Amino acid sequence: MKQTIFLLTVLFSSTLLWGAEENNTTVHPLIKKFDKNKDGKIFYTEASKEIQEKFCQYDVNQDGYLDKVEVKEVEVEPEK
Ligand SMILES: [Ca+2]
Ligand SMILES: [Ca+2]
Repeated sequence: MKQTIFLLTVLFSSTLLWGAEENNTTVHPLIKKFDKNKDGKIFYTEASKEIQEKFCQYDVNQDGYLDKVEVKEVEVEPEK
């Protein structure tokens, strides 16, 4: 019986954690500003001149997009 309760607790808390992860949809202000096709990433042509100048530096995995992780390194004010 105790084991059942333990398993249920584990299942329940992991569901809660997963749910929290799912709800974490905070969009980076720069993505909000530049992501014109709403794919959640900034393509080279979507970026401002200022970002394009250092695009290679920001695009760590060199896939041509700045994703939500890479965009954190961009040192450009969203409002300009
Ligand atoms: Ca985009
Ligand atoms: Ca990238």
